[in-house]
Amino acid sequence: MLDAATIVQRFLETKMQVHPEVVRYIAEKDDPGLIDRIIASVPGDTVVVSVRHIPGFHQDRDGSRFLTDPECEVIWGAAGTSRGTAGVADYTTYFRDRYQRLGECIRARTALMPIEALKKGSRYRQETCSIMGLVMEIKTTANGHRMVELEDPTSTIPVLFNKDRPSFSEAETLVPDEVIGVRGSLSSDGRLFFAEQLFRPDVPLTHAPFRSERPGQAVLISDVHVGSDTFLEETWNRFADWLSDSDVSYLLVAGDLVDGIGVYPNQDQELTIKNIYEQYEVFGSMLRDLPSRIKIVISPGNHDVVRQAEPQPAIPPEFSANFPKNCLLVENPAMVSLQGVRVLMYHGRSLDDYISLIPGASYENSTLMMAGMLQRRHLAPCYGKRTPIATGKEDRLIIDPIPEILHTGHVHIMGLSEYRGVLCVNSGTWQAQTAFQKQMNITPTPGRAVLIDLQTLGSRILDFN
Ligand code: D5M
Ligand code: FE
Ligand code: ZN
Repeated sequence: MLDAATIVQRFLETKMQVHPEVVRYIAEKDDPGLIDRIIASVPGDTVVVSVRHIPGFHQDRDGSRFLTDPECEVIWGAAGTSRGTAGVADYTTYFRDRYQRLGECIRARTALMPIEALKKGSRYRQETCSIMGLVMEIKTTANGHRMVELEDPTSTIPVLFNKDRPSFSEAETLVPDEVIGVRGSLSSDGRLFFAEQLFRPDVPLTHAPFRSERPGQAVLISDVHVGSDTFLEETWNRFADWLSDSDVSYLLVAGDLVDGIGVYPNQDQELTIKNIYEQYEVFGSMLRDLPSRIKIVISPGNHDVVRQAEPQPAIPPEFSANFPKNCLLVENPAMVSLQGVRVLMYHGRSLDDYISLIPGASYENSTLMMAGMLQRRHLAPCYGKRTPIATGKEDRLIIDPIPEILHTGHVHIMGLSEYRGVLCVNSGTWQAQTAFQKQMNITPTPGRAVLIDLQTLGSRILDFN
């Protein structure tokens, strides 16, 4: 039995106070791992841990409390937590939030100067120092150097990455609106900053992924595209049969559940189900055919019925009424914990942006772009490109905390690799090549799922073709 003093002490070690009700709850549960799970899920600036920080802890309207499935918790991105698209004022607060939060990761590694103070104080000229800001504009100079306009809350300054310096290769992968730190020196006229070193928020080299203490298996899929004439029903049925005989406890679906209506011109000619309600009904019946012991976590994608701006809300009850009870509907993106193993689910629309911005990127190699997301600690940094972003008070596309697994889809091509201890999974599709993809030269890899062992974080690709 855990006593109150031990519990309080554990929280104090992390510099947080804890509400007596939380102490009582943990003592009652007598689950030593619960403290770590709570600590892992509270936001970094928390002073007092209250009952609302207990994962899966809900308060009913009548005040009685219940715990949902304690092994599958939504860390953020629960249904109903995204806000509407905001006005101009929120656009400023949105980017301020991004600068502040991603800045913390960079600040930890180097002492920073505000850009305005640097420009005004002549004593800093030609001395090495560091600045940090949002990348506003990226240009290549006549001599092939890279010139970047960097903005912090005080001012902006052009930063030059010399093509003959070591930091140049990193500068080639800069994308608009990402937050970076730069070490270098100011020109003698004070108008230009010469870059020597580039810092990204990144995953710390010391990052040690969590592994579940008890056995557990999860399967990751995406892009089912129910209703499309290229949806592979027989392949899906083989997958469903395999799931029934398996020990799998969790199924994660990262968007494009159905093909939708009017997503692209003349789509109706490629639909077998032309009614959006019916598409979700069929998807729901496919989930009902799976074993009810499997917890199914579902987030939307760009073919789904919700708004396109990210974060996308969860599939509303109107369309999910017939989904089985073992379904958990979350937003896109969402961070879920499976027995303490954190999975960041993101459909992956921004891969369409990254592909044109990062040298060497391709749909066949989407995990390279996913590593790029982790380096920037951001799922979709570029504002105003193909990925529509809902600018709220907070930047909901920041990667925090660092997950054990980053799960995307959208490109319809299976990808699996690791970046600094984070497993990157692009889970492919259940749709054969469409006419559009043929035209775009995209060769999908349908009918595959990724199986994860939560104890070892080992992964395996299952092929149902
Ligand atoms: O995306 C299916 C595939 O098609 C994926 O590889 C991205 C690609 N795609 C989607 N939309 C576009 C546009 N507008 N241009 C180029 N490539 C695209 P899905 O979301 O399932 O339609
Ligand atoms: Fe898709
Ligand atoms: Zn998609």
